[in-house]
Amino acid sequence: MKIDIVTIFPEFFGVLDVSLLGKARQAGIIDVGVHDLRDFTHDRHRTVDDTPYGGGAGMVMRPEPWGEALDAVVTPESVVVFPSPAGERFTQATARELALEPHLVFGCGRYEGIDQRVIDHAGSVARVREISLGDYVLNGGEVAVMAMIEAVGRLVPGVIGNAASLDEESHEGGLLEYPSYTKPAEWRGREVPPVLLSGNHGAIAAWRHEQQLERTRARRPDLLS
Ligand code: 6GU
Repeated sequence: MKIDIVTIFPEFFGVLDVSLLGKARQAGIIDVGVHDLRDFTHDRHRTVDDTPYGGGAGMVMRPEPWGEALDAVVTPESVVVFPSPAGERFTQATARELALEPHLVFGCGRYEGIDQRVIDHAGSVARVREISLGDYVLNGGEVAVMAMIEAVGRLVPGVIGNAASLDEESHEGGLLEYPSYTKPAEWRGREVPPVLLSGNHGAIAAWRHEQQLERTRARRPDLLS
């Protein structure tokens, strides 16, 4: 999978060199390009924003540098993702869809957003999705894109050694994950649930499923309806 990121903070994405995704990059499974939006400006001050037409608070990102940056990376096969608190909600299903794509482009907006014509134009040359992580506001798309890349990247075949571990986690079965325990069997007076030491695989599976239902009922009842 190829991933291109356009941002005014390329240094944010140094994190992608470490951990699992760093290994996937080294192995050539995921190829990430980070592009500085300011490299596509032509004025002395490398300006990327201006005041909004119609008035209002904050600044809006100008269309010209965005147009040139997207011209440099987007192809008809790309999916272009604009992180935005006004977007559709990002879920595990979104991650699974994006993991099937050969090329993702992430356009990180700052300030009050990007001139709408940039998103409209991108939609005329490729598939575009405006995506939100949830109902809260971040200062810019960079941290959101990092989260999306981590969620998508780990679903790309070869990134995670044990593919079975992907099936058992929270959200894959529509339920939250069951609690996990390891040695020692007793720690600070707290015991591991005895069923997990029983060797009875049927009983263990039933207990774990019950724990999933109980947790989901208590913490995320919306997932059960
Ligand atoms: Cl994707 N971007 C921003 N700026 N804020 C957010 C978000 C995205 N998702 C939730 N809040």
